Amino acid sequence: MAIIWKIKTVMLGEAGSGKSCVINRLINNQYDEFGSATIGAQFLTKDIGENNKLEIWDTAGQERYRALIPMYLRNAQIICLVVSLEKNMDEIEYEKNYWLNYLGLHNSMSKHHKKILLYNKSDLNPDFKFVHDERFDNTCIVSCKTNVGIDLFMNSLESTIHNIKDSIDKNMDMIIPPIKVDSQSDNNEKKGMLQFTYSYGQNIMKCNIL
Ligand SMILES: Nc1nc2c(ncn2[C@@H]2O[C@H](COP(=O)(O)OP(=O)(O)OP(=O)(O)O)[C@@H](O)[C@H]2O)c(=O)[nH]1
Ligand SMILES: [Mg+2]
Repeated sequence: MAIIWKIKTVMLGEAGSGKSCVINRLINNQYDEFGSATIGAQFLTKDIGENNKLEIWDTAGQERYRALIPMYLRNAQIICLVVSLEKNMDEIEYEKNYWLNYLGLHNSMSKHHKKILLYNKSDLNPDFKFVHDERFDNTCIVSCKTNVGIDLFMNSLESTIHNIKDSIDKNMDMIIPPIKVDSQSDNNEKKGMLQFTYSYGQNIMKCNIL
């Protein structure tokens, strides 16, 4: 019996910072210089290892969609904040503070959520070096254009998933009981797959048993 962990992941950041490009690199290893702005949000998945599936919400950075974001943040386990290195350091600090404050105001993430900071567009600022910001669990410098750093981002996701599972284990005195069995959709029945939602404190993880 194989267990598939579903990890809810949310891409956050200003319009044009490169959230959709990062996801396009991660999933398809493609780069679209003329891609259009995200409307509302898009949903994608990425398998990591044999039994982890990232369920990714790529949110829209445009102000007019901001009211929707708390909905996507609900029970999120990984939050990736994307900032663009075409901005100057003051602007970047402002954005980081803005989004961290935003997350504080809409504090509906999982208890064990992790935050990854992505400095994107490193091709426009090749000498950039970061000082670790302890408000984030991990930091990566990437360029979707040149593909630099995307492999490190992938490694960072893997270790983040590991840490999330670890922190859940340490807080458990016994195996988390399934509190709710999602109705098995037609699709799942065809694959002989059961889906459970496990809950522990504020933490909710979905899990498929094949
Ligand atoms: N030079 C450079 N340009 C990039 C890079 N990544 C993205 N871009 C450019 O930035 C544009 C915006 O990227 P998107 O991924 O659409 O930005 P977004 O954050 O998803 O924007 P919204 O959907 O509006 O929130 C792209 O169309 C590219 O032209 C990069 O690594 N280097
Ligand atoms: Mg987008």
